[in-house]
Amino acid sequence: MTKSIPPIRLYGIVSFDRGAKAKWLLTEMGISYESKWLDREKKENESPAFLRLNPMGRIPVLEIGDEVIFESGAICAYLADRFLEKGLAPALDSPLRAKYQQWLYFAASTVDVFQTRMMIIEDIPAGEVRTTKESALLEEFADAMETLEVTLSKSPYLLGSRISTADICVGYQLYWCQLWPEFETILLKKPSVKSYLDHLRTLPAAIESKAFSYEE
Ligand SMILES: N[C@@H](CCC(=O)N[C@@H](CS)C(=O)NCC(=O)O)C(=O)O
Repeated sequence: MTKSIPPIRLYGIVSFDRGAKAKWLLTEMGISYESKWLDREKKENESPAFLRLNPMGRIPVLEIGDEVIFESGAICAYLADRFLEKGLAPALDSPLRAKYQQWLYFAASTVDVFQTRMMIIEDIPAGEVRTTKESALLEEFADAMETLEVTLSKSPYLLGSRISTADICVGYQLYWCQLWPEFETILLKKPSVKSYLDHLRTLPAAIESKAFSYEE
């Protein structure tokens, strides 16, 4: 018997916002969904109706049946587990589960944060404080990229030979970091990380969901 899939709606503001990860995942799983675009100029993400879904007024938000979830990483983790049979997450008792969770959190709390920290540093007037903070951040980024390099030099995906939701989350956030020349210079020195990212960009579900569409 095929499992019934409740209606799925994903709220976003632009194709490349953090909801792109969930779209890529849903596309990879072959699950259809409705995209609901909010007009930021009209402050639709601050409307009472939307604030009932996410009181912070941030996107993405996912509605699935009667459930409402915000936080892009949590949305992806939830979808992958809810549709476990699609093979985008290892089962709870799989030996791959610990590493899977490690990389999911790495995407949300380490890689995503590099870009937001860089944006804050960019607002500091040029001088010693800014230079010191930027060097410290780039050193941390280099450590994170070396950590990824070690894993990706042994297998094409983070968990081995198959793509998982961890690759979708890490790949999307890495792509964003790469838009800063300072991060890109470091990333390009890691051959396995570079070819991993180049490969992810060619995947049909990534292309269809416009996950890497910022420049286009
Ligand atoms: N940690 C949150 C961050 C959510 C977030 O900041 N989303 C941005 C777009 S990617 C947003 O809502 N921006 C609205 C705005 O800038 O007005 C997540 O991963 O979902």
